[in-house]
Amino acid sequence: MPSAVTYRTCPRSGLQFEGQAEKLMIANAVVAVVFLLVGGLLAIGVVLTRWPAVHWLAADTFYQVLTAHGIDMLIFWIIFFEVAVLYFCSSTLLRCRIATPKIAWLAFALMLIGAVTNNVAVLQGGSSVMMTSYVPMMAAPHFYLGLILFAVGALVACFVFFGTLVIARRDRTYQGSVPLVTFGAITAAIIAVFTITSGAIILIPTFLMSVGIVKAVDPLVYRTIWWAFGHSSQQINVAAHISIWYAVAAIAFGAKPMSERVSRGAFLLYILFLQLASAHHLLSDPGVGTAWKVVNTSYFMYFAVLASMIHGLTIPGAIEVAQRQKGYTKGLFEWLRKAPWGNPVFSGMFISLIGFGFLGGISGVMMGTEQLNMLIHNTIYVPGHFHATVVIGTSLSFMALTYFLIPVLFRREMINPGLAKAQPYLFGLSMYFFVLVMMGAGTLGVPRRDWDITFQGVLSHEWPGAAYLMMGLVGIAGVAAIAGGAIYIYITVGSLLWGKRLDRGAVSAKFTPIPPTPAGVAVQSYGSAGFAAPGTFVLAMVFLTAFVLYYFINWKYLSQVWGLS
Ligand code: HEM
Ligand SMILES: [Cu+2]
Repeated sequence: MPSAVTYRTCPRSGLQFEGQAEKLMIANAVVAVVFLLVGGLLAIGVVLTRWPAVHWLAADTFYQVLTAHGIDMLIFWIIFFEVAVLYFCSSTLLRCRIATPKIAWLAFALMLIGAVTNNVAVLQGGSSVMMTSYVPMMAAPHFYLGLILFAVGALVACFVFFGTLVIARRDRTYQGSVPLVTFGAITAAIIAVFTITSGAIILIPTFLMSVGIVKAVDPLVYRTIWWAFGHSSQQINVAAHISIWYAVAAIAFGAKPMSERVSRGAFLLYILFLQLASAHHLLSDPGVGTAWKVVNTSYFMYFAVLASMIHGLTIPGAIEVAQRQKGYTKGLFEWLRKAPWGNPVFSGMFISLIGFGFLGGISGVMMGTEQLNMLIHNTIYVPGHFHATVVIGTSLSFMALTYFLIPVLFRREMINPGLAKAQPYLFGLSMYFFVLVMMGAGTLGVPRRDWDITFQGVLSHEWPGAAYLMMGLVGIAGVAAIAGGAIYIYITVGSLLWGKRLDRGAVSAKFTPIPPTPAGVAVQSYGSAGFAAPGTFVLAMVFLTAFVLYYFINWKYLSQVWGLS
């Protein structure tokens, strides 16, 4: 006998939440934030050790803390939150009940048990193998077991999401095609199935090796398959946070995409080309040929990049069109100046978009070029690049969405709105600076994952003074960003605990049609707004110029690294 299904309609947004889906979203989002907290505390140790003047932790503790920081942040914080987003994009946006809530809770339990098991393994020592856990370096068996349990749970959650789409279709809870935001989530979930399967293909034999059943796992095969998992999981993140950008554009402006069809096509490009692009992680590997590397990274990768650039153009474009319709038509940029910069839902999303494009995107294409990759391979440039994508891009978007969800999903008045207003600026802009100085230090050759760049007399290497300066700035900017992250956690957890309770809105036993509030309509409907966005066009040209200049500078730099005579 299934328990009674109830739906409530949020009086503030017009969104409709089904009871079980709502509880699942809350549980997944809360656990996500707990892992962000743990990962953030660990970041203190990492940053204060890489800051040369501080050099806080001992070597073994540093690698242990770095391993846990990478995994807690990039796997557990991000994926728990993504599961909440998947349930939101299916059950909430399609206004239907969630499929198989019991199995969804099972998925949640598996993920939680897996995440805790993995953390325990790292905490016990002997599993400081980094997030990438390359063989033949071995961790304790429960390190891999934890990851495998978590992955199975995440896979089950994806199937609950697909099941929910089927229910929406069968019960006809929406008209026409699914909204674009849901479509983006569907691409994320499809990629997730591929990703998790690749993870299983490589982590299961590695687990068996750790308990002595399998004799050896080939390191090159490991790296190739691990990156089929590691890279695609980043494409899940991109699909998820871009869906959130579209959602925020709809929520904050009532904006419609400039062309639904183009945006959907761009999401499809991710599915078609991301696996091939994962070759950019193997550019320095001896096992695969140059021709294969170049075809994958210099041709196929650009289709995935093209997709991101389409989104990066059409989302501000959609906002511009919506703002111009409201009468903000003066000059090229009145629409942008008059945007709600004091609303952290919007400011977080926009700081995320600009930072992801300019810092994460441009540096990613540079690094993904086989020849240029040699400049920065295994330097701290690499974490510089990916903090621009996974922190400024994904994490900051999740934060922006949280500010929307606090009253709507959690039904609490946000505590301290003044602090919330400042949070995206403090966190986002200090992260901009953090990644820039990391990339600067990396360009000078400072290695990543290195406990001590002075090599303590073991090796002699003279760094240019600027390398120490940059690493000091990494420390300062990192501490500022951690403060920004702490404020986010304080506001979210504080609002849940002490925020004024808001009314739950009308409850019914049957799903209700889309109500006529602007946010409810825009985020749940289908249609295009047209292309009249001259300001966005200028922004795109600025981006293109920055892109070309930076690319050219690196080729010039490469030519100077070693002389041909
Ligand atoms: C205030 C926030 C953060 C700060 C200050 C910070 C700082 C750092 C630093 C200094 C490193 C070490 C680089 C090295 O020595 O190679 C690092 C590594 C890493 N961080 Fe963060 N981080 C932050 C947030 C995040 C978030 C939100 C994510 C993911 C969503 C993340 C994912 C990672 C990963 C995957 C690594 C690499 C670990 C490895 O090399 O195996 N970080 N972080
Ligand atoms: Cu990649």
